[in-house]
Amino acid sequence: MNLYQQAEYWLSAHKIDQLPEDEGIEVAFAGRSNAGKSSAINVITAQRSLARTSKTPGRTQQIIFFKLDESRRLVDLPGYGFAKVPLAVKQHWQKTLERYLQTRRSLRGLILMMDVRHPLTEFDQEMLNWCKLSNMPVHILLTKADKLSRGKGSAALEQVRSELSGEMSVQLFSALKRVGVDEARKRLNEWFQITG
Ligand SMILES: Nc1nc2c(ncn2[C@@H]2O[C@H](COP(=O)(O)OP(=O)(O)OP(=O)(O)O)[C@@H](O)[C@H]2O)c(=O)[nH]1
Ligand SMILES: [Mg+2]
Repeated sequence: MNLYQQAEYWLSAHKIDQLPEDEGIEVAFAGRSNAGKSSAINVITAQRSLARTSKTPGRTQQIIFFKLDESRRLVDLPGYGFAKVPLAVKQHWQKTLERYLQTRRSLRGLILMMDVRHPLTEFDQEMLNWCKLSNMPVHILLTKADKLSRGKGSAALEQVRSELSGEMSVQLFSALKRVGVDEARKRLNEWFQITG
């Protein structure tokens, strides 16, 4: 069993002061609502329903922590850019997410998910800009790759790759067809300092 398969639900935080101790290493999954964050976590951990997925955007509404071992965690973030959430909720989340990203010392990297059919939305660009400015390593998963032909998938990959800089990387991913799972785990291994 690898480290990811032993992932266990740990806790959910609705507010910044509910976050667990800021120690060890954590990697957070971010991206637009419905991009496939929770599905990616389930496939990477090889657990069918560790993170709750849904056809309804805005499913994940808390910062959810999954423990890999005593010092390592995966974090499922609420999706950004979901229009149907009431403004007050949106503002609460924006502020909480910002605080989390800006202050979390144990945050080693971000897995940023974008639907391969429409990557680099305004929100994604903002996120990438912020990562660049704050030297936060990012690995992008272009999700739902099963929805595009091979040629169109490669084209999207090249397009996104050409916009990256520094400690940023990108790959194609499909939770449905289990495409790119090992590649994603490899990047996580680097951040979690796992060798072998
Ligand atoms: N075809 C296809 N559908 C996918 C894939 N990944 C996720 N989906 C579907 O996309 C929808 C959203 O997936 P989630 O994993 O819940 O997305 P999320 O980013 O966690 O969404 P929020 O929690 O609402 O922000 C679900 O209906 C999934 O079944 C994929 O690789 N291929
Ligand atoms: Mg989710």
